[in-house]
Amino acid sequence: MSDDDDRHNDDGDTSLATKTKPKTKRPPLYKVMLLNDDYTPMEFVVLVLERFFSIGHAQATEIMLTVHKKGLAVVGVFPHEVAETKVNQVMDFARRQQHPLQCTMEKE
Ligand code: TYC
Repeated sequence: MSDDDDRHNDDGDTSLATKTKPKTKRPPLYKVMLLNDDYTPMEFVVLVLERFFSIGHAQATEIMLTVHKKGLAVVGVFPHEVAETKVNQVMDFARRQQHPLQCTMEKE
């Protein structure tokens, strides 16, 4: 048997044990929402959902009608930068066509 002081220690490492949790951190997610208004044409909202959210025509029509009836709907959930890009794309597109459509994001 060895006389050295390391015989109860695996590797002679004198550093303190540090707990390291494996990091599988997901990014915080943001809901992107469309708000109702009285002036934006229904077909324009459907086009927005198809173009910027890759939603098919039938589902885009359903979501548009939900916004129309309930006042708002979540149209997608994305990491911050993606959500911000979608909001900006929708707001730019609506502004260019002079529609008052509003698109917002909120932490999930
Ligand atoms: N309320 C609008 C209308 O009657 C349609 C509309 C739907 C507007 C959804 C905005 O996010 C919206 N023409």
